Amino acid sequence: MSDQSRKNREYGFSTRAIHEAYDPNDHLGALTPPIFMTSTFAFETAEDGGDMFRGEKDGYIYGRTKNPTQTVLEKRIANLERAEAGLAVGSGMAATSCVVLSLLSAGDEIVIDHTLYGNTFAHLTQTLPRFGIIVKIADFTNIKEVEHKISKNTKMVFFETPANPNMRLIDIEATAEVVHSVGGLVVIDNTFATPVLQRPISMGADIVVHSATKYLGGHADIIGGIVLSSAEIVTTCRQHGLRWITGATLSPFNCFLMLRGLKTLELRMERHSQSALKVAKLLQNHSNVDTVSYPGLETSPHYDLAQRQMNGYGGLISFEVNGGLTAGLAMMNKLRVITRAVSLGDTETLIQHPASMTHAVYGDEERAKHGISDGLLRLSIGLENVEDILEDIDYALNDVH
Ligand code: LCS
Repeated sequence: MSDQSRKNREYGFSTRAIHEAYDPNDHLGALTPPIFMTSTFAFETAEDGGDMFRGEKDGYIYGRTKNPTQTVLEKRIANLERAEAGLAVGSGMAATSCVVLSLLSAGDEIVIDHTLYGNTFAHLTQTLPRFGIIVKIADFTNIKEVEHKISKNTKMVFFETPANPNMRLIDIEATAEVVHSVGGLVVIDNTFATPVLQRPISMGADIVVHSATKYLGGHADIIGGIVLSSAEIVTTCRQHGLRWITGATLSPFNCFLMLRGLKTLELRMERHSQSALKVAKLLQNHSNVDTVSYPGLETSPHYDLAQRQMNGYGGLISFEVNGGLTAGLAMMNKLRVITRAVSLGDTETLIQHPASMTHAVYGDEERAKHGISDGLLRLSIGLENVEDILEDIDYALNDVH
């Protein structure tokens, strides 16, 4: 192979997750990207500072908007998500806030899916109307309903796929086609899938947001968020959403932890997915379980879409125990390996009850209408030995009645 064709060779996902956007030779040979623990940056001359502020010279000015450790992280994730640029911020909520508050104005319309992480739903439906932004809710699994709800005033649509907590999938390509026909932006929260399992920008999405607190970090030790899009949109989000509106910067130390997490992302997602499929099958075959939602089950209404849209099904499962809420909570209290906690995407297997926890901010009626029943439980399958996870669940389920 010639040197030229080797240069053009595309590296695999993990190779890019480990090497992209960093050359040790630029940093005294340090194999791991340094943590630039500084709040501000010195200007060589007074004129340089002015040039940078006017955007006439590239460089680092002040840590709220840009830091070299952040830059490595942003470029690396942008590469993995197939985006032109990325913006690291202080949390998943900060990522969504950055996008909607930078890009929407009074009188604009946003159409959102009816099943979102509770605080995202509360933020979009309660905060945005206070600033004159019109918020409409639709069932995005029904493309006809989306077509009906959007109009030429629709500046943006927002959805999660898979959705938190009930694992509904939404057809990204079909939705993007409909929304682009009125000139709207498609924003997708890709937290559950990660770029290992799904790359929405390659399927027509304009912006991807992540709670990097979850799989991207992967070890339950950081809160962080990412915005990915065109260089133009990311610059607007940086200069308005991050610099002025939220100020929610991600600390250089947390950037370092996230870079470390990314190195094993593909490996971890494979194991999360393999173990979750085994758990989903156990739940499906258990006489004390009423329903199981996991897109990797052939009986799932989302199985065909998952085949087209995803490279695996991920680590999240939702299910209902026979006997409803009381039996569900009893089951949770019997677990020994699995930890009762919110969050997801960690090495530890976690279980939570959306109606009283992550989705408690929804009204009771809204929750029922949006497919989040009172008895629904959500599991985030971790990286423990799957036999131990299966035994824990089987024991707890057998003992609920
Ligand atoms: N998007 C999704 C899909 C989420 O699940 C979460 C948090 C967020 C955004 C917000 O991200 P954060 O600000 O927390 O980084 N989801 C949580 C959950 O299901 N349990 O605890 C937090």
